[in-house]
Formats: sequence, structure tokens, C-alpha cells
Amino acid sequence: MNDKTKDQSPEPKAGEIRALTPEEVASLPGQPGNPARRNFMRTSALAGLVGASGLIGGLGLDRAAHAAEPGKMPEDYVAPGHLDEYYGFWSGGQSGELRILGLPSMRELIRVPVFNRSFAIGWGITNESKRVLGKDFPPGGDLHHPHMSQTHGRYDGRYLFANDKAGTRVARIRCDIMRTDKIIKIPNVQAIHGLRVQREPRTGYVFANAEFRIPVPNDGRDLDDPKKYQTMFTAIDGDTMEIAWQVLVDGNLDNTDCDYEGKYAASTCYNGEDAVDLAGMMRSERDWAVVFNIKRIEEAVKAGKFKTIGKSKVPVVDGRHGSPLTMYVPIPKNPHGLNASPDGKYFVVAGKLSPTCTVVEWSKADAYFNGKLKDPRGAVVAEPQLGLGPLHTAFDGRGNAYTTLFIDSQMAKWHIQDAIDDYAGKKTNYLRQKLDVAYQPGHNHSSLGETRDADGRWLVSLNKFSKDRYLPVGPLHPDSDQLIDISGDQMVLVADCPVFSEPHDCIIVPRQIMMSKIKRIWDRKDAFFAETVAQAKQHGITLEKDSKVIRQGKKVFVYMTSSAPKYGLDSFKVKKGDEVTVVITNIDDIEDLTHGFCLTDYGINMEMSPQETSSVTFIADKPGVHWYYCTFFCHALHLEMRGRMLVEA
Ligand code: RUQ
Ligand code: CUA
Ligand code: CA
Repeated sequence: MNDKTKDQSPEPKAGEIRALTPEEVASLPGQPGNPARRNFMRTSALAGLVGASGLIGGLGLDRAAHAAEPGKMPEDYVAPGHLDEYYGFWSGGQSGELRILGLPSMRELIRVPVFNRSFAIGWGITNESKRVLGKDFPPGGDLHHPHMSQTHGRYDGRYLFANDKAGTRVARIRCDIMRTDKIIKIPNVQAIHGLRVQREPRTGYVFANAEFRIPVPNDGRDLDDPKKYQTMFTAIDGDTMEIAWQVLVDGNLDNTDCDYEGKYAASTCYNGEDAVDLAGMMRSERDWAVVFNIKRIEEAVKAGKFKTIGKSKVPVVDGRHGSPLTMYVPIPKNPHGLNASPDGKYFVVAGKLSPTCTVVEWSKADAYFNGKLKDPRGAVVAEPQLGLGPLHTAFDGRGNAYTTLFIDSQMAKWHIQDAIDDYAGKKTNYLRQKLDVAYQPGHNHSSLGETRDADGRWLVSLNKFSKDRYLPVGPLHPDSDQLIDISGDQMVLVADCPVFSEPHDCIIVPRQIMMSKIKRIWDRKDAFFAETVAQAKQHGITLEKDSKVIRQGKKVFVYMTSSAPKYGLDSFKVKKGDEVTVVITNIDDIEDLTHGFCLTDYGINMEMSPQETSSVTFIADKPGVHWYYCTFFCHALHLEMRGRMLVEA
């Protein structure tokens, strides 16, 4: 026997370099399973703190110059090792994903794939994600509007909902695991744009606007007859993700929001002209906001006063002009954003091609629907002049509104009650401040600003252009999100943050709402992979301990565990043409110990976080030896965490 293999001596002789044994590796500080790991993390965070403050003091980094008094950190500064106060949920636009940021640092924490594919975690590759995406899922999506479920007008940390304009879909993301768990296609319409959630009593409904008018059914008829095109407002049940009803409307539907009482939702229309060309869509001086009477719509559906279209079973009610279900409030001109104020009294419509915002009082809808108010324009209580290109409005809970001015590249702060008084004939200075932003802002959003709890702390301006703000990176520039402190009398610009295409919108949620709800390790009973677990049971497999290959004709099921730094199987053998399903269960139960499974030259990668089961199915069409390896750096022997798939010709 070789003496060297028996050498377990921890103390090599002076000058001698000896390879570490696996036991020694496992006992190194920082290795999973070693209780010293936590302390190690803390120590390094502390070292980072010292290093970073030295750096900022010494080099005078740009961020330190913002808003900070000499010798004081700027307000948005979150020191290494410290946590942000808010979660920001950012849309990824045509990236199709959702992003999670920390505020006020504006650091991107993670990305949640929704309508896109992600090789990083295997979204669109694993069977579990394909069950969510559906069989023939498109290559990506265009996610504009993420909104969190609410209970009595407050964020409740259950779900996020988001639209896909490109694929006419709506997705739900579970907040406990930050995974998309449902995606549905909306029938009878095209291009879901505006999306909001019911506030009272809870979510409840998810309201979704289809922006483009199309022939209904859209099966090749009426191609050249835009007069026959239509669009609809859709209400989805957020608990079941089934569609409750649709409302046929005139014009088109852009953005949407709802009240704080559960009575109404409202949407903007910029194409009251029913045009199919640019000039035509700008012909009229006014378009409108349409208010939906939720109770009446529910009653109409209950009473059977609806139709269905084609194969869809969704009840469609008629909400076009003259319908008792809707109120059309004339608004100048090609309006865009529609935002409900957190006091529950108003919604503000941004004029886009008109330099105004229009303030509509929800309670006037009561008067209209019970016949007391004849002219819907009578629901308008203010129309402040703000500047060029108003797009979206945010609120601080202290009576102020903040409207983005796309053309002027500014944020306008104005006082709602003063604007109402001014409209009533008393001259007031409702405009409080204009702040330059860089450049061309679309959405803005304030902390908790779409809830009762609007706290008037932070405002983000989501700017479409960044030109000279950052190092040039080629013809495509990043977007530019700017953080603005709104806690004082004046807005103060605090930070510039480049972002990849194209965050339309965001919401800002205090960490207290989220931290207790977020799981750091998977629950073995989680519904996300329950179907995979059930299938394993049928094969007599206990996922937590069995590593085993099961063949059923040309179908091969490869079950294995993963535990740092080893897969349950070092190799498995299949035949060319087999349909192979690899199911891996990460039995490590330490926070932050994720493994991956990448199968070389097969285009497969997937993530298995602690206690998660992930699976992938593919055809073994390439004979030979194919190594699979772990893609998350899990251990000092991470590179050695690999095995072979042998495909017989
Ligand atoms: S819309 S930039 Cu897609 Cu939210 Cu207004
Ligand atoms: Cu397991 Cu790297
Ligand atoms: Ca128009």
C-alpha cells in the first residue's frame, strides 16, 4: 500500500507543499457545512466596508458628490454589508424579465425570468418552467408593468403580476420564491399593455388592457376594414389566473388603474379616432378615459347578458358608448398614463400631446352611473398645465403629484388641491417645482405611491435616453433611471443608474413587507416541482436519496441527488435517440448552496437551489461522451463536480 495515501498529517514539514484532503477542504472556513462559514462572510463584509469607504474618500467617486455634505455619505449610500430599505421591482421591457433592485442603493439584486428564456437558471429549459410557459411558448416577451397584489389598498407580498405586450399574456410571480408560477394568454385581443390590480377588498381582479384593435375573431376576415376592428378590457381572477370577463370598448386601451373602493377601474384611450395610421390617431383634440363599473359588469355577466367568441368561453359584455357599464370621460389629447391618488379620491390622466394632466374624481362616477351627472366631462375637477409631453404621475401621500414630461425632460411637482382650486376659478400656484431629468422620462414611481401607505420618501424617474450620462458602449445606449429624494420641500436628484432595455415601470416596496415572506431554502413540498415529485413516486423513487436510472422503452429517467461537491451519479448510459429526462434534487439544505447541471454540447443548463428538484427532458441525438458539470460555484471542488453521459451509437 502506498504510504502517501495514508498520510493524514495536517502539518506538512517545513517547505513541503501537500494537496489538501477532501476532509480538510470541507473544514476550510467558508466551505458549506462548516459553521465557520457565517463568520467568514461577516468578516469579509467588514473588510469590504473599510475598503470601500477608503476608496470613496480617496478617489472622490461621483456618487459621493451627490447630495452629501462634506464628510457625510450621500443619502442613497448603502454601505457594504448593509441592506437596502426598499425592494424595487423593475420591468425588463423587451428583455421579458422582471428585475429586483434594492433602494436607495439602486443595486440590481437579481433577475426573475418571466416571458424570456434564461440559460442561467434554465428558464424555458426545465420541465418545471415549461409547465408555466406552456408548450409553444414564444421566444420572449415585452414586460411593461409589474404590480404587487394588494389587500385593502396595501401591498400584501403575495404575488406580482405583469403584462406581456408582445405575446398578449399576463404572468403571475410568486413573491415567496420569486418565481413565475402562471402565465396565461388573453383571448380575443392583441397586445396586453396597461395592467393593474384590484385594491379593495383585495387582489382579486387583475385588470389588463389590450392596446391594439383587431378583427374579432382575428382569423383572416376584415383585414382591410378597420371599422370592424375591436379591443377589450380584461379582468383576470388573480387567485386562479382564470379570466373572469371582458368588456368590449370603443377606441383603444393604453394604461389602466382602479379605485380604492373596489367599484371602478379606468383606462386611457389615445385612439378614439379608430385610426390605423399615425396622422389619424392624432386627428381629434380629445380622446378619453373610460371608467368601468365593476359591479354592473358582474351583474350583467351573472344575468347572462354577454356573448362568447369562437372557442373562448370568456363572457364578453358590451361597454361601448351608450352602455350602462361604462363612462367615457373626454380627455385631451392622446392621453397616456392613468394613476389613482393614494387618498382614494382621484385619478390623474397624463395628456401626452396636451401639456396638461386631467384630474377626475372617482365619486363623480357614482353621480354619472345613477343619472345625476349627465355630461361625463363634469367628472373632471382639475386640468393643470404642466409642460410638454406628460406621461405618468406619482404621488407622495402629502397631496403632491409628480408628473414626467417626456418632451421637456423634466419632472413636474404640483399640488393636487391647489390645481383643483385653480380649476374652480381661484388662482393658485399649483406648480411647485420642475426638476431636469436626463432624459425623456416615461414612467416614474414613488415609494408605496400606488397604495394607501405612500410615504413620500423616494421617486424614480425612468428615462428613455441617456446620451452623455455614461461611458459610451456602442450605438445602443442604456436607459437611465434616476433616484430622486422627495422627502423635503424640493426634489433632489440623488443618483444616476444605467439599466438595460427597457424598464418601463417599477414599484417600490419596503423590505418589512417582503423579508418575512421570502424563503431562502425551498420547501420540499413546494407546488413548483410537485408534478416532478409525483412522477418520481410512480417510478418508486425517493428523490432525496435515490440516484438511479429507469428505462421504459425509449424513455429513460435519470434520477440523481446533488450535494456539494458531488452528483449522485458519476455517469449514466443511454442510447442514441432515447428521450432522456434528468431529474436532480439538491439535498444540501444550507442557504446559498445552489448547484447547476449543464450538459455540454446539448444546450442544457439548470439551477437546483437548496432542497429544489429540477428536471429537463431532451433527445440524446449526439452519440459519445458528454460531460455534465455544476454551474454554480458551490465548493472548493466545484470544478470536480461533474459526471458523464455516455450515448451509445
Ligand atoms: S407605458 S412610458 Cu408601456 Cu407604461 Cu408609459
Ligand atoms: Cu455544485 Cu458547483
Ligand atoms: Ca387620438
